[in-house]
Amino acid sequence: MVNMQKVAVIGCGFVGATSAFSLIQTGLFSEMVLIDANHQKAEGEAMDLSHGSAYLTPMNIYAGSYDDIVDAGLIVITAGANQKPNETRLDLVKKNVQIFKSIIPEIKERQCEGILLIVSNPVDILTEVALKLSGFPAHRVIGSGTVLDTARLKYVLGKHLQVDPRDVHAYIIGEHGDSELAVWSGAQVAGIHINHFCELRGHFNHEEAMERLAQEVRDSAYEIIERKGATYYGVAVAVKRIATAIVKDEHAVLPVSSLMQGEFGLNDLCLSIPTVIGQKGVEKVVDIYLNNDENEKLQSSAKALKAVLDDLDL
Ligand code: 6V0
Repeated sequence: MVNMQKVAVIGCGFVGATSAFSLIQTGLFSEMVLIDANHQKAEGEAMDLSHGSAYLTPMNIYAGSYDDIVDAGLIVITAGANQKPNETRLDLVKKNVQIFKSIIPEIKERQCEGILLIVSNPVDILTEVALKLSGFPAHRVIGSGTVLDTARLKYVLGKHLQVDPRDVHAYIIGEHGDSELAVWSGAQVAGIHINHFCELRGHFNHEEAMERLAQEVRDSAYEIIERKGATYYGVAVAVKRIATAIVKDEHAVLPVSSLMQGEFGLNDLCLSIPTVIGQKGVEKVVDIYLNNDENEKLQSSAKALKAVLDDLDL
């Protein structure tokens, strides 16, 4: 039996600890297990978070072992090396696949029935690795994908157009990384196509703005890492958003990474497309409209991921 009020966070570094912090603020969980290769770090984080929870929802937060996560409804994996300045997400692949080879079998062995939410990078590759090594059905293995990049796009567009980012409907899809793309053809505010809305706000140079804003989103992680060494608040909020959609069975549409099974002609790889998610995990990858240019970019993004996957020894 899975307990949807129980969440496990594996990896308690910057991303794991901030994700745990954002998750305790949802009020959705009564139990949180923290696991890290450095058990003392997990213990310290559990103590610190527990003290905060006294002013939130009472929760049992503790540093545990894999035996403690068997009934967790949601297992968030943030373990692994992060990008250093000038490293791409794909550069992390060898180190983090090795780490996943030590984590995922522990989960498989215990026949956990919860949903795996992969956050470690390169997230699309590691979602596929987790899927293969766990033997879980595809709907139960989700990567945070471009949920963060989409938040960044909504934010920069909101600023550009001087509207609430929540009212901007636009997606980044494909790889969570350098080959990602913005779906401008479907981007809109209040049902008005983005180019038209730009004009209402006095912006007419669409090509230049689209290029510049997409690049700002793509380069965000590099810019942050150059300044503070790691990124974690944005992704922690993305984790909270995905976790809420799952636990509350929201049927929310979020661009998570999941296994492609014929969508856009793609198979046997994970990448992000707007997807309906709820308590069973992935419900439906949405067959969104893409123009020719966007479709070509999506195919190249998939190709870049496939090249990395083909090189892995799983
Ligand atoms: P960090 O602060 O170095 O933390 C990593 C943690 O993982 C450390 O506490 C390690 O002890 C722990 N760890 C390592 N091996 C294991 C293991 N076998 N079992 C359990 N724990 C282990 O890194 P940070 O937290 O900054 O980043 C973690 C991962 O998240 C990296 O791969 C980042 O690239 C990735 N990010 C993903 C984002 C996304 O949008 N998906 C965004 C930002 C970072």
